[in-house]
Amino acid sequence: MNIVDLRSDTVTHPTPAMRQAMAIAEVGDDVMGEDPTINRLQEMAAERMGKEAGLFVPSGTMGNLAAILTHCNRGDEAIMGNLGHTFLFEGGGIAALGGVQPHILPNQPDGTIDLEQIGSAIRPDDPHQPISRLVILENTHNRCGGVALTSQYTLQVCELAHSKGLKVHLDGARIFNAAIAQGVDARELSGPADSVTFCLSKGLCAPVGSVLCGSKEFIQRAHRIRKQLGGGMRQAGVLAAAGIIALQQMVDRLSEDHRRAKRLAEGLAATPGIRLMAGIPQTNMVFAILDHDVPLTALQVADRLKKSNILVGVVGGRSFRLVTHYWIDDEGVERAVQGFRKAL
Ligand code: TLP
Repeated sequence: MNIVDLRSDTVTHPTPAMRQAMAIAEVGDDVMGEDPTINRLQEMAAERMGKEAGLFVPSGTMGNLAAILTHCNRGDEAIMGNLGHTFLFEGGGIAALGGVQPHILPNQPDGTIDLEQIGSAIRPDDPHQPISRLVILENTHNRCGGVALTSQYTLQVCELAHSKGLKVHLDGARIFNAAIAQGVDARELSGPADSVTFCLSKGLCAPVGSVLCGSKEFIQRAHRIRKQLGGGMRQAGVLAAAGIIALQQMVDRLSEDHRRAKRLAEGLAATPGIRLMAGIPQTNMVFAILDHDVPLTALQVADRLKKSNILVGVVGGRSFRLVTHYWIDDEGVERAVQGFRKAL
């Protein structure tokens, strides 16, 4: 029986069209800027984000790290949400490698950070205090339930940050999910930010890779940081070829993943013993929690599901994250709902 793998959209395999494009990709030495396929992907990515230039990086984590290290000096402060990926799940890289101090503010359930709180967190010019250099937003916001930030909110944060001399980086790992869910062009969401990272290897199905986009001058500096981080990948056009297919063929279909996530959420909401944590999803993530009277932990439930070839993410003692993607069809969704009913 096929495995229904809902742990993440990072588990997606490349599509047949990607494998074909990878096999015939033209390549060159990318550290020397000579890989034609990477150059093409970077141009396409920058255009889709409304930026001057792009930089192909191995992962979303490296894209965010390279961006933050490009914006910030050692001892500078980056303002970010307490549920942000850059704070929770990137191994403390910005502190370990860049000496950048995270300044954490609470994420609201809709993924935003309160504007007044951002305003108050920006420090005055005072030698006792670190320099506030950067604000980081995340769209869609993973831990807040895959919620999409609006272009209005993004613009407001950018105006505030810019008026105080700070830059804004957008962790847009799933920016196309946010754009599709809101029926807007991704440029509207990324445009006001100074830099944006988006991932090719999540819902867009490429096997590897993200692109960091920004001004020409910013990307030139980020190129050196990528080299320092060991992210110069030489003949990686074979990977970028899949990324080009991802941009050409895999963006518009994300609405199917959103439809299936909704169906999955409705199925779980109607299952005794389990509740949704973030309501009916806007995009491709469902967060659910066991009722108090269920005498099982999330790990035990996940183990039972695994025996039926259903894999789910355990994100707390009693909670789960389920992510839909290209390789999850309608039948997979129904099997997951039935699997939970059986397991509980
Ligand atoms: N997120 C992964 C895990 O690390 C949690 C997942 O399964 O969702 N930004 C955001 C918003 C992300 O969700 C992720 C991956 C990244 C950055 C990092 O991307 P990669 O895995 O390519 O380094």
